[in-house]
Amino acid sequence: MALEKLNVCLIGYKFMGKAHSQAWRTVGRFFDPDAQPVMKVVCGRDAEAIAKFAERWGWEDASADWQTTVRRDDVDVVDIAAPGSVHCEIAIAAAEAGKHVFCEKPLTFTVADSKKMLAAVRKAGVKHMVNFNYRRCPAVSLAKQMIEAGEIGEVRHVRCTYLQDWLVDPDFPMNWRLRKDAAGSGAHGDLGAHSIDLARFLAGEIAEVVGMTKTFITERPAEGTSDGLTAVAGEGTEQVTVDDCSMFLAQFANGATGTFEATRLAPGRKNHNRFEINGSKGSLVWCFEDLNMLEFYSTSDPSTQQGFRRIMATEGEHPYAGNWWPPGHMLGYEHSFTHAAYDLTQSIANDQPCAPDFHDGAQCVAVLEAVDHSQESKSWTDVEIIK
Ligand code: SOE
Repeated sequence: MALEKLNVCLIGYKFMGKAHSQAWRTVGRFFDPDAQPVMKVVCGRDAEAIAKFAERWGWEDASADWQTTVRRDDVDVVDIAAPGSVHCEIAIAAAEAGKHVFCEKPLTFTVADSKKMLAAVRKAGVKHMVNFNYRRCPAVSLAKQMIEAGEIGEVRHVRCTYLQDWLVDPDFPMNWRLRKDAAGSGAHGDLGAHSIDLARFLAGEIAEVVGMTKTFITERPAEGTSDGLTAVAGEGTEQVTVDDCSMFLAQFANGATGTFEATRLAPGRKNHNRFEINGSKGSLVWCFEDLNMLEFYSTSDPSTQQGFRRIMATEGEHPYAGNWWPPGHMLGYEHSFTHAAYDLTQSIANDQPCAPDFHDGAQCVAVLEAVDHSQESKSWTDVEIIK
């Protein structure tokens, strides 16, 4: 029997919880999914705060007990928008309860845990997807289509930078993103994971890496309160246990070369998630800070007219764009989450595979881990191929 409704259980209600709530609220209005998402229940540790969040965002119910909630009969999909340290436990519990699982990035912190998550969703036969949301910015989806159509020929260079500046001030207080036990790593896993996913999406598997991570600011004021990327200091100081930046070189399985840089200490760069891909016949460039634009250079253009053209990916024929506003009425960050909610709903409703799935998430973790190993061994390191 066709699925008419998709009952969603969201876990997490901070920055990502809001982004996911927005997506579930919007998707059935701007898109026509084959099952209608229902905002069934949202979970968080603080019972009072989660009840308020549920009311504000339109969730039918709120719970401070995710263990029981993910097993509820009226839940179809568990959406994990909580810090990375809890992804593994929640995803496995949800899969064992027969629920489809949507999970924030990075999938988890180690290849070993990623494999456990992958085994659990495969055993349960449920759908699984990782929210690498930037794949779903229309200009990035367009870049994928153009590469597949051979517009830039054989890919030779992949140049990824993901730069932010919200930790430049040494007085910016501690929060969970600066603690290894909660976040796994710093810029490396938080930002580098996005770049690795985009590179894999656009250019294929990464085979070998060599790189480094570094922490410049090793102690910060203790945390008082924090929300999203803002925080208020409390008493005393705390040791930072993650990296501020990571850099690595990559060799792709298809012969392409890659450079990757991720940092949260680049003054002026707010969410500068950028790639430049050079192929045998042309180049493609995208940066989130101008997210609707895709730059394209083609060696096939007449020599007198060669140059980068800026394609504004807001035409009805561009991926996802036709579901929103007339051409030129720009899309933003939140739309990429709505696109993910739509694609996930379609995969579940039509029993189709999701992308990126937990295998992609695990392969991304394998690249992150290989960079760590390369730093320890000071040498090129093979990336484990996850089966
Ligand atoms: C903070 O660095 C952050 O919110 C990341 O956690 C997100 O994944 C990225 O999309 C924006 O920046």
